[in-house]
Amino acid sequence: MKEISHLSSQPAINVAVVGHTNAGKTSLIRTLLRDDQFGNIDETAGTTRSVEKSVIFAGDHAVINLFDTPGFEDSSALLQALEELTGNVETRTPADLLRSFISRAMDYPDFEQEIKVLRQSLNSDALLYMIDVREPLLGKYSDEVEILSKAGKPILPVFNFIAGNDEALMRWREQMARFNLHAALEFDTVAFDFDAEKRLYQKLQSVLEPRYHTLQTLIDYRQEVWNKLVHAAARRIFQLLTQVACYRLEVNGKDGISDADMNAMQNFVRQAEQAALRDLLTIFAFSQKDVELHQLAVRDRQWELDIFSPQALKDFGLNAGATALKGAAAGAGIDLMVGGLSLGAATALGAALGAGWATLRRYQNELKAALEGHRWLCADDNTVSLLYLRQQQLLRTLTHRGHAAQGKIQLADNAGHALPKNWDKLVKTLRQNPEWQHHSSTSTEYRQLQAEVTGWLTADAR
Ligand SMILES: Nc1nc2c(ncn2[C@@H]2O[C@H](COP(=O)(O)OP(=O)(O)O)[C@@H](O)[C@H]2O)c(=O)[nH]1
Ligand SMILES: [Mg+2]
Repeated sequence: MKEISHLSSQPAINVAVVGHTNAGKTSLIRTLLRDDQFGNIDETAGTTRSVEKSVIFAGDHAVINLFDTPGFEDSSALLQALEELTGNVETRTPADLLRSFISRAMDYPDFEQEIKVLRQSLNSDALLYMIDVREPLLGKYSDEVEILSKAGKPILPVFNFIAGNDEALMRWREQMARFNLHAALEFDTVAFDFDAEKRLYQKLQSVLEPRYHTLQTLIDYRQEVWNKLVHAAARRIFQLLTQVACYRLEVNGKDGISDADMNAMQNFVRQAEQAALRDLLTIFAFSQKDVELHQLAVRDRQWELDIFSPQALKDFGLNAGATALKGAAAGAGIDLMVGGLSLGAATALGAALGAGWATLRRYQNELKAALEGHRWLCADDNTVSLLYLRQQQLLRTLTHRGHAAQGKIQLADNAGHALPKNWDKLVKTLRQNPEWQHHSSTSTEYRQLQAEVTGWLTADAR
């Protein structure tokens, strides 16, 4: 990145994440870091007992120090203690009051956790105030805001658990506006995508004007990283499509396919898909927890539904009946385009013999005779289509597009499961180039197809 170097002279921005226990503070930080190892996330109250620092980098430069803090527990009692102290000590500013309170920490053993929060708030440039919008608007929240305001730092309310809670969100927005907190953010682990992340940094820009450029550099950097991730994922999906569409297993005999051959083909497809799934989860640093939150039909990094099950076809609006009618086993296609010699097989054979297509055509009849009885087992069109649709949906989920937190993801929602316009042509071209199965090609045709498919996928994920 050209712009990053100027950051080395700038100190990192200190941002404290504060709020009630279980509001989702640790989750927010984890999401921003894309690190499922950070912190301890738990439903049990008060998991985070001390202040924990983590760093958001742009390249090698630390841009933001994020401080995870323990939850506020009894804010009303704390406010009362602060008010009592006001009468006893002389302070010029509310921040001074907090400092004297902190210096008397020994006298307030009950507020051990809250004092850590106050100390960190005073030492930070801005506060992200996490709110679980499902919580009723109780007095403790206004007390919390009143206490936090005393630190004299910009406060950005962050509304969490917003999916499906529009009304509650509106009430909370009004409530925060009453405290003069108008710039607020919406966060939901499940619906959090790159745009939401960008908005968070932009809101910080608006409350931390002097650090505007530093934050802009971070936004640009994150954008570039994000684009690269999405692109890498799309290319991985193209690789999978190529592997499967180009797959060919020579089978013997004119009639029937042996179970062993069927299994070999199906296992190849399964393993290729599983490998791609694992790579995609890795690219987006998706943990088991994320998989659960998104209700992905994935367990132990494996698809729950077998690619050859009729249900998988149905889920994506594909017709399982067509295969059944032909009496073929699930997913099986036989490569028999030109009387036993398909274009794809011929090309492969031509390559193997070191002959070009023109030579092959000249000896077509001889070849046909020689190849009589040779058949190639491949994955049928339905399977290749299903594979694409499933990866497309996976990529959408991994990039957090349009998924609500509530309810099962609507797999049968066909609107989102349409195959691209040039789909048939793509599959045909892939099948005609069986040599692409094992290694990517440098040919223009291959590059063009790759660009086309990654284009479809990334347009979708952006
Ligand atoms: N569905 C959903 N669950 C969340 C979200 N944010 C946090 N959680 C869950 O809420 C619980 C408490 O979150 P945590 O980050 O530990 O809260 P903290 O105490 O404020 O640090 C955990 O079980 C999280 O998985 C969210 O946006 N959506
Ligand atoms: Mg926590």
